[in-house]
Amino acid sequence: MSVSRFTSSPGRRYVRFVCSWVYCTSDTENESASRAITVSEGDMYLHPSATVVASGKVTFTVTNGGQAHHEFVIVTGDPTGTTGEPGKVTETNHIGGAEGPEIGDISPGQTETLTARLTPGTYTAMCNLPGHFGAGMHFQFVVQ
Ligand SMILES: [Cu+2]
Repeated sequence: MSVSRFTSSPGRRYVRFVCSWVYCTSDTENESASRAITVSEGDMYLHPSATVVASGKVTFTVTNGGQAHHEFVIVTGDPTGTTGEPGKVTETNHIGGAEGPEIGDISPGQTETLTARLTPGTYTAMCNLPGHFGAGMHFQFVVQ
């Protein structure tokens, strides 16, 4: 079956290949590109695959390799030294406001994703469960 489908329109397949990989690539990047960062988190760390991304729709794929539950929250700027709820830094600058996107809980061994449309600036990704930011569960990244 696959042989007959392939041989019925070899020309069209070739044109589609050229378009998607040569002529249309720049449009895709400018308007609907999804920037991806893979994050390993655990007890008590947060390690990103990249710390500079292009603005637009950025997808974070977060795997909890630790023994404890963790979360994944993004704020603008650097909340280091601020005070939020007991044991936490403030989430005043949470992306998208207080109800903006985040991953509220990642069980040990699980992978969750978060997609957010980000404008240029400096951001901090963190686990803000009590004591976890202070223990080292955060990193900064720049959106260009
Ligand atoms: Cu944590």
